[in-house]
Amino acid sequence: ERLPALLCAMPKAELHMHIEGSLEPELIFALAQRNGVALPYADVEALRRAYAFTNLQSFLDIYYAGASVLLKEQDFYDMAWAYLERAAADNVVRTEMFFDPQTHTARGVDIQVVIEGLHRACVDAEAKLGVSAALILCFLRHLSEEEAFETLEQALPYATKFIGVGLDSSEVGHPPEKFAKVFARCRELGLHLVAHAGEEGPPAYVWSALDVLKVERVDHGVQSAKDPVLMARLAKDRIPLTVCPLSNLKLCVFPDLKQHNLKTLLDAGLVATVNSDDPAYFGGYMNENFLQTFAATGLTAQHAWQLAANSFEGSFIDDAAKARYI
Ligand code: ES4
Ligand code: ZN
Repeated sequence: ERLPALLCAMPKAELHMHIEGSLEPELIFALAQRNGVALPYADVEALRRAYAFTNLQSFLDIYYAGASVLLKEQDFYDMAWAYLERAAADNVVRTEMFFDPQTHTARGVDIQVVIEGLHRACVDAEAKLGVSAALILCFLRHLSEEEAFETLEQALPYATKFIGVGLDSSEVGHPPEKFAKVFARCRELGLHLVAHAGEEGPPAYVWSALDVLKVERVDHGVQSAKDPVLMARLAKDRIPLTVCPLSNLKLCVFPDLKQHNLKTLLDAGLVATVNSDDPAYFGGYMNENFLQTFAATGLTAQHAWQLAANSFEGSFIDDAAKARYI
């Protein structure tokens, strides 16, 4: 069978992953031990058994508990390095990694510790793995816009170490327009803009991510298929959707992978991509997402080529580098 080999071997960019979501249970327990942090799970197996999610919130509760073991710069480095080695093995040649500073500053960890540790791993990835890696700072949407502004303020001394901002965490009840002012400020600062929208939330949230926040990409966006006018807009403006099939499966956005709408999005001419989201929690890194999605939905080699091209088109690498990949 040649298609699985092609999916694994093809160079690709990952545009939607949360670095805190790459913490494997073994590393969570190792860091807990190293830092003297108590965990509400007896062992690795007990933690893994808790990974039975019914929706986004049921996942986020466990994801924030897992991140509580991260205290020192070396912890952030070790987490990112483990992911970057794993990404290289899947022939990811470019990755744009989300991080959630508020998850750490709320526990008294300085934002400098977070950014310096992650950034050092990105620099080493280029030199030692040949993987181009960049960081995108995400604001937690269940917190206030004022708290997002405070986080931006704390991050600005390190502004050369991240390329953009995003919006993540609990979607429903926290529409993009809640963050209109802070995204306008980030736009003035020349940062790239993305936001999670249309994961569980309605097409209206994708519209406001585009028209109020003025994002360049939409993270998830799968609910856009419910709105034909929105689909036409996404196609016309070539707005990438960073789709995460195994995430959608584990969080019950689709009842099974056969029902996933990735093929609908691609065949409508949208710049859809495949990504891992929180690979340690959702059962697979990049190639596992490609393999399982292609097996379930009958995508072809033509779709594989399109997805790889879309991943580079949607990335924030410069146009000369894009031309070399596409
Ligand atoms: C997330 Cl899957 C997902 N959705 C929203 N926010 C997140 N943070 C980490 N994973
Ligand atoms: Zn996500």
